[in-house]
Amino acid sequence: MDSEALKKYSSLHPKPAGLTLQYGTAGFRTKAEQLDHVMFRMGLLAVLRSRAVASTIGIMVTASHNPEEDNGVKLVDPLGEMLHASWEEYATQLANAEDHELQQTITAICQKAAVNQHKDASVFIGRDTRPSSKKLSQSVIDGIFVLGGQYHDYGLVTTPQLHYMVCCQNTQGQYGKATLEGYYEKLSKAFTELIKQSSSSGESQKHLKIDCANGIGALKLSEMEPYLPKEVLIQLYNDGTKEKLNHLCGADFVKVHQKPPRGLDMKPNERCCSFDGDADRIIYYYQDATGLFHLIDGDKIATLISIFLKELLAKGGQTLKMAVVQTAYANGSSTRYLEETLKVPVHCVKTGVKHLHHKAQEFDIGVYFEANGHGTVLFSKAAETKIRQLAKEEKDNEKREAAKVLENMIDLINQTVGDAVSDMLVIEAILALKGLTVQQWDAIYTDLPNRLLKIQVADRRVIDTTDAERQAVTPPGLQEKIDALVKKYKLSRAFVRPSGTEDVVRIYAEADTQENADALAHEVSLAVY
Ligand code: NG1
Ligand code: ZN
Repeated sequence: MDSEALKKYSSLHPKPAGLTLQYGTAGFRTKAEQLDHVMFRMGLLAVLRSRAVASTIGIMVTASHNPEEDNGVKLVDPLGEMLHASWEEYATQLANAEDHELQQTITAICQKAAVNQHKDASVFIGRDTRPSSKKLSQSVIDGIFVLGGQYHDYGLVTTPQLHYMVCCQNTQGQYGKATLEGYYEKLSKAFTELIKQSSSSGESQKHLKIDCANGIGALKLSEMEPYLPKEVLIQLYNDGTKEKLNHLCGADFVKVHQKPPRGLDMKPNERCCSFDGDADRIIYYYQDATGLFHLIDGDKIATLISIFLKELLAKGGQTLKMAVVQTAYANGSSTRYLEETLKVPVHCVKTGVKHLHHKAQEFDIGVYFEANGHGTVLFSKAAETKIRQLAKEEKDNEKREAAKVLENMIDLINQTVGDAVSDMLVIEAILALKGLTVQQWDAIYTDLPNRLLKIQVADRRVIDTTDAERQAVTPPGLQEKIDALVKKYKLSRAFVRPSGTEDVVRIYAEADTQENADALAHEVSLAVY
């Protein structure tokens, strides 16, 4: 390590005095003006991580659904997964080291993580459309450069596109080509194959309105459109040319407020969806003839995909083990439908995509979705090999056809991380193949009324939880109070947990009516204060 160069470059990216940040569930995320030194240092860390695992590492500059003024950064591990938990701690240490401690912090990390400083390093960089992202990604590049790493800057990409590139690169092209064309070609080819087998549906069924949250999704969908077959007619709204990113629109806004985004003119019974700011989440919805808004969230997406995959497995006579992974925020009706009607095992894990992803890896087919619309499907290597083999060699026509559909699903799904573009195509293909309208999809089960609140407390860390965050262990007495409140209502459930991305405590409640869900959430919030 050239310590003079490090000193010189780090002085260009000084750490504001007294600022400490933490690498949380979504990496670092805060006001963009506080992040320059963090970006430089994450460039350094990406080089160290790349050397430690002898693979290409990804680094994405984005703050997803946060306001435009914010920004953030997260690292992507070799197979496109989130950064390994053991390195989150190093990320926090490096971000918070004072300028004069930087070199010794790097040396300490190299020792602890057995990093050979002489090895090659390779980093892929991506960024979202925030005004601050370009400059911040330049600071990342300074960090990579000063430690002698190689990099490829993909510029403007969705978060899942960057995850995909990293995975392609480290699997020597087995997962696909590490280019945007490679991504578009792989997905559109699988989609075209799938859609071919659908009986032609009415003109109105072809249309999908997409709220792009004024973010990167609009840009990337426009690039992809020429690759897509005519069977899906997408209309883009909130493309970022007029309004601010995530402002009164996007998947998070729609899910939290349970109302349509601004800037999308929705007619009764039209199928609509919203991406979030970096296009890794998707939420569907429609308005019925009476003007009532219907939200189709991540739980309903997981259910639709599970129904479809289960039918295919049955048709193909396959005994692959499938499971659904959810968090405590999943609507109780979805869990009940999956377990009792569909007879698919459901597992509940802690909030945060990495927890869902890890659990889903335990099965032949693991479907995971957060209620907020972040999710994907994982196929084990063995399952994938078997499906591809059957698609080629199976003698029985029906079984072979089922395997072929599954094979195309594998290619259409971005298995590295939740991907709004890929998930949208998966959903559109399933609806077309099953001949389902958005209303029929919505009617598979009825959501229990629910309410999500957030409150600010002096120190949110006084709340500690267990049982996939469904039970509070501290402060003493809190869980007993919640239990007593829950008992007052029918079909009720409530829990509290400290947020991993904001300085708030989140409260979730479900009950038989909206009034009761609201009342329960409110009463639980009073118990937290
Ligand atoms: P926190 O702030 O820890 O609740 C939120 C979302 C998560 C996940 C992360 C990362 C809710 C209730 N929580 O986490 O599901 O998406 O952000 O973006 O939606
Ligand atoms: Zn996002």
